[in-house]
Amino acid sequence: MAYETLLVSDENNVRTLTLNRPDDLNSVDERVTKELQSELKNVAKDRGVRCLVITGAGRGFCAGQDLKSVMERKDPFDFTETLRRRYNPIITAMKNLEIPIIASINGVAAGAGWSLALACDLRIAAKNAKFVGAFSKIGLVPDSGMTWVLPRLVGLSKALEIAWFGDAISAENALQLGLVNRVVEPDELTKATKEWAAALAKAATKGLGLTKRAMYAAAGNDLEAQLEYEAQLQGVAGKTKDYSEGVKAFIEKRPPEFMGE
Ligand code: T3D
Repeated sequence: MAYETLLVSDENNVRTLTLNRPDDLNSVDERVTKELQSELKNVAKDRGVRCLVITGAGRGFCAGQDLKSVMERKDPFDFTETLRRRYNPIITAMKNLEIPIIASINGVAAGAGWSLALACDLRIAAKNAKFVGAFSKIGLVPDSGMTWVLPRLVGLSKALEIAWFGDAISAENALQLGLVNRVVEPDELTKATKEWAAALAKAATKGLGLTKRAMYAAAGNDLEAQLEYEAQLQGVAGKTKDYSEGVKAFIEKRPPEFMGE
C-alpha cells in the first residue's frame, strides 16, 4: 500500500518504515499518525514480518507533532482527544506487536518523535543524532508514553531533569544514560541496523515475542505474579516448532533454522 508520509520496504523478513517528511524533520501530522496506525495493523497481521525497523528520511528521525499544522487548529482544541485518537494507539500497537522493533535513529528525535523511539524495543543511534524533550519548551506534558519509559530507563529524578530542562542530549550521552543501546558512525547506521534486524528476524520469533510480553508485563507485576506469568508463557513457547528445532539443532551440533513458528 502506498502512503503519503511513510515509505515501507521489506527485506529478509524485516519490514522498514521510513518516516518521509524530511523538510520538516519528519514531524507528525494527521496523515503520519493515520498511516503509522494502518501500517502497524498490517505488520501485526503479516507473519512474514519478523522484525520491524523505524527510521527517518533526511537529517531527522522525527521532530514530534507538526507545529506548523497546529497554527491551523481552531480553539478550543481538544488535546486529550488528539492523543487518544492519534498517538496512543500507535504506542499501544507497538507494545502489543510480538516482534522486535528497532529504532534506527538517524538524526534529531524531539517531542513525540523521541517518544516514538522510546516505544521501540531497541535503539541504535547515529553519532550525530540528538534527543530533545521539547514538551517543556512549549508548555506541554511529555506524552506518547515518554513518562512511562523514561523513568524506567534512567530513574525518576533524571527523567524529571530531562523533561523539565528539555536540553538536547547527544547520542553519546544517551548511550551512557541507557537511552539507546548502541551508537554508531552515521554512515554505519544502516549496516548496523540491518545486522541486528537480520539476526532478530532469523531468531525464534514466537519466543522473542513472548519475552517482550514478559518484560513489559514485569513493570506492573510483583515477583510472584511475574513467576506465574513466565510459567504460563513458557507453556506456550515450549510448544512451538522453533523450540523443537532449537533443541534438535543443539543435539545435532548445527545452527538452528527457526521458522518463527
Ligand atoms: O499538539 C498535539 O497534538 C499534542 C501532541 C504533542 C506531541 C509533541 O510532539 S509536542 C512537541 C513538538 N515538537 C517540538 O516542539 C520540536 C520542535 N522542533 C525543534 O525544536 C527543532 O526543530 C529541533 C530541535 C527538532 C531541530 O532543530 P534544528 O535546528 O536541527 O532544525 P530546525 O531548523 O529547527 O528545523 C528544520 C525544519 O524543520 C524547519 O523548517 P523550515 O523553517 O526550514 O521550513 C522547522 O520549522 C521544521 N520543523 C522542526 N520541527 C518541526 C518542524 N516543523 C513542524 N513541526 C515540528 N515539530
